[in-house]
Amino acid sequence: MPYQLPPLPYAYDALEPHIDARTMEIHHDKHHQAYLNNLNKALEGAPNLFNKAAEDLLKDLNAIPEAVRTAVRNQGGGYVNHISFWESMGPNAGGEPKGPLADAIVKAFGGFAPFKDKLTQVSVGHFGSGWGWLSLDSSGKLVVHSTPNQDSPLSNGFKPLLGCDVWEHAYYLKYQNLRANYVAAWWNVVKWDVVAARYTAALK
Ligand code: MN3
Repeated sequence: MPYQLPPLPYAYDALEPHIDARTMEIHHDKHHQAYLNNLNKALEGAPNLFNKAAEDLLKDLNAIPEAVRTAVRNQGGGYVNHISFWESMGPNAGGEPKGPLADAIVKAFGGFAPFKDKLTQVSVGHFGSGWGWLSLDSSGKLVVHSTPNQDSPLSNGFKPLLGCDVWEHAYYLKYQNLRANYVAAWWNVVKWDVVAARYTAALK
């Protein structure tokens, strides 16, 4: 079975005024759909890979046949990264996490504010297309980092908890060249309950 595009879990305009409806519509229905279509098309040449979750393909790119490895990395990464992205945002969100994730952020970064500054700096400062991330590294430590293009933290042995898409397609209609304004607005739509649940799951 080819992979499927999950519907956006809220209306296109649900993240207004922080992320505009037109951007959300194009981003999900055109960009995300294209990653999926390209992934499915590429895997026609290696259909046994459809038996695995797309996340599992990204965890061990060296195990992917060379003929489709770049497609899995780029298109599969785009497919998986965006599913995670939509789920980690929502209306009436923002603020700060609670519980074990909040405690872990204090321990790793000295507080929520320094963490927020660091992820903002990494996301705004990333050169070119890519993502800023909060991930759990292989030793179980929280880390802030970026990946180029559609590379997934899964391919570095990390477990991604929260990603900020800094491709221009994520913000250009509303924010043009002002990536920093988009990232500042994005914090208002982060669903911390979702991120906290990922953290709990990632520790197991
Ligand atoms: Mn995107």
